Amino acid sequence: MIQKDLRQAAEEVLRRNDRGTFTAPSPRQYPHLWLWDAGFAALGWAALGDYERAYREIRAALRGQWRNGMLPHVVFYDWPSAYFPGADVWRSDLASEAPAELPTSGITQPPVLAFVVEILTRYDPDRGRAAAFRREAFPALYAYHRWLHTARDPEGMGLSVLVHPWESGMDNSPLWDAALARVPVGDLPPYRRADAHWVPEEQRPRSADYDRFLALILHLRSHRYGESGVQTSSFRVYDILFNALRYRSEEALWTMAAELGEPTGEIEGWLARGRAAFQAYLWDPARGFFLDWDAVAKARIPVIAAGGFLALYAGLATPEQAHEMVARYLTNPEAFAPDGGTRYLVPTVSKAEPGWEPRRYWRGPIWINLNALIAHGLRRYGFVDLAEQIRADTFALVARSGFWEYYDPRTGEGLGIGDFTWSAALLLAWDL
Ligand code: 9WN
Repeated sequence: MIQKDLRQAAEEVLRRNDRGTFTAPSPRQYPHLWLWDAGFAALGWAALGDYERAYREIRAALRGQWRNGMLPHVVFYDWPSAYFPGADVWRSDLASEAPAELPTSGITQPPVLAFVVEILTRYDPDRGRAAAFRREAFPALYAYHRWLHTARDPEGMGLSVLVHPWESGMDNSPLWDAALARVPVGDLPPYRRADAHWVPEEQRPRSADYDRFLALILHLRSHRYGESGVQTSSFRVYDILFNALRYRSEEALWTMAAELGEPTGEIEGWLARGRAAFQAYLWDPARGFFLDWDAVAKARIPVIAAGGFLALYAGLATPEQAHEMVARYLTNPEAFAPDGGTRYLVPTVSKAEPGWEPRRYWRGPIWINLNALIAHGLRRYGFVDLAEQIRADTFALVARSGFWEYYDPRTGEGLGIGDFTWSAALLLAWDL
């Protein structure tokens, strides 16, 4: 159970960031709708008992859907703003598939919405309203997953390929260092980042990363965000976190399809192929960990990152694999466990990685969404004490510092932007 004062503080963050149609991840730093943030925010609203508001959040995300099924990672409600790259850079109007009236980005983000909708509608005490919302949201969610299996599986891997680090949600993770280094930057137009205005530069991605983030957008944009841009992208990776969340969402989609009397066969095929692909391509027996796959280099990415534990959240690890990952990495002070230097679980990247930086964004700090999902996965595999340890650490971080975007695993200091929506929402929804 969450303490009363923490609950109240979390509720205040959500209410302050509420823009009516959508909840801004942070009204200053991220003033639009982000896809996976919207899913986490909806869970927070539901934990407060406001299911209507939770459904409104999902509707706002789905309104950005493209005609080919893609759910964009940003829907530019409340545009214009100082955010970079804004709608003027993305230019979704160049794509015939994009919504005509609502500017969006041209890439996606981790597919959490289907499992979020399944959870919301499982707990909603108004059963009629829950059933109606499932019926309403199902076709859009289904179309999105079909897009993930067609446009985004050009090699028939059974996994969805990412063509921009932002699609992983873990923008500057060391996972992408080698793949990003190959991205040609060419002649970039001059641009001005807005992110380092509110947050110290040393806590944000480097400018060399931003050059590549922008170059990748310009490549995809020059193909009008069509499939030729995906196939010719110099950055193509298959990521554990993204594909594990996709799998978990497809289990939820299956449950909803069965209940709604919709066909389940295609979803069963997706699940079988996804499960097989995790074992065939992503499990690294020598390292005893799930690793991402670099489709350009045609090799696993030899970086141990916390996203690998999401295979547990989706139930995609065998019990033996789960034990090995926990023993060799999660409870190992040289990797993720506290060692006197770090004091909290779970740093986003193993401390043994040369790319580990405890204060820089996705290169080492603790993020509450990953902690929540990892703790869930651990419970699923029977690691109840470890899951409880992560819960206790997460609540301690918030009690110490407040609802920050991420935290220094050594001191618990809050980093990035404050009053961050999903940090508040997932504290409220921890047990959902
Ligand atoms: C780019 C909104 C988003 C999160 C991502 C996080 C960050 C954006 C940025 O903020 O990314 O999409 O501008 O840095 O990395 O996970 O969804 O909170």
